[in-house]
Amino acid sequence: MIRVEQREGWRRLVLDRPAKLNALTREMIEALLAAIDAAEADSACRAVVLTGEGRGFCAGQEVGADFLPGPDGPPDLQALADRYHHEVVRRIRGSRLPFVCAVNGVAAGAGASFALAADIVLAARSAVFVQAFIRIGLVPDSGGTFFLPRLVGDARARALTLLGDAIDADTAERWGMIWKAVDDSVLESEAEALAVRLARSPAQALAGIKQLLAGAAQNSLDGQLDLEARMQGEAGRSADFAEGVRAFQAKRPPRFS
Ligand code: T3D
Repeated sequence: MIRVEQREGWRRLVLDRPAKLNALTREMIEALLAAIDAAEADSACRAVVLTGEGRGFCAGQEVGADFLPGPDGPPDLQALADRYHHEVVRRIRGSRLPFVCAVNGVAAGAGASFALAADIVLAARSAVFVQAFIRIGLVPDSGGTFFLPRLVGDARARALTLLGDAIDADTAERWGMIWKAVDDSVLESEAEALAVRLARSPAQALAGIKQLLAGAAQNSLDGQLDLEARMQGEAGRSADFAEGVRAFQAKRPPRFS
């Protein structure tokens, strides 16, 4: 259900349930969490690509029998979100690793939110993003209401979530929801090129940038300036900084450790 492909310096995590457009089950999310933790724990891993097998990226949570009321009443979606979906988002955003999401097809419901949680989102031109929650009487979760207004603005976030209409990858790029829409045939190679580049970049600085951007969501300007100064202090003590300066002065490419 989750395929982990080890590459030199990075890992490719593939949602692998193509017959159901990679709709998420509890077991699948547990496997995804384990795969993220394993990447995080591997000091040789410096970037992650998240993508899907087949014609979909992820159709959100499995809309199955357990979504209907059973003998004990309706399902406890709060517990489901807390224990599964929201852990994925917390781990992607809290990770030291840069996450590239290669959206290879439809990204719906929690699948769209997982994509938006990534640091850099590439999408195949044929891919669409659907805030599908409203179509079955739910509200967006997995960070959808956090990411969308910040990415596309309030007016577009409201229409997308209230109407549940699909938008294509080119529109998503134009609206600033994702980094880039690319031809389907080059999605994988473009995602790989980004992962290789990130894997060769100064890892401590990449992790620092993620922390700073997370802090910017809550901090005042003063608070953010303090955080930037502290993290710049840490970056300034790193071997990668010394190497970057030496390489610049010697007019050669840097070799980050
Ligand atoms: O507590 C909590 O946090 C709750 C969790 C909530 C998070 C959520 O994600 S809620 C939202 C759940 N997702 C949806 O409601 C989306 C449902 N799917 C769709 O609306 C459509 O499938 C798509 C718009 C994504 C794609 O449409 P299309 O026409 O390209 O494909 P399709 O024919 O509908 O789907 C292909 C197959 O995948 C089909 O199976 P079949 O008939 O060939 O055997 C379809 O039933 C299955 N599938 C697609 N999405 C799901 C799914 N099966 C189970 N669950 C799905 N989410």
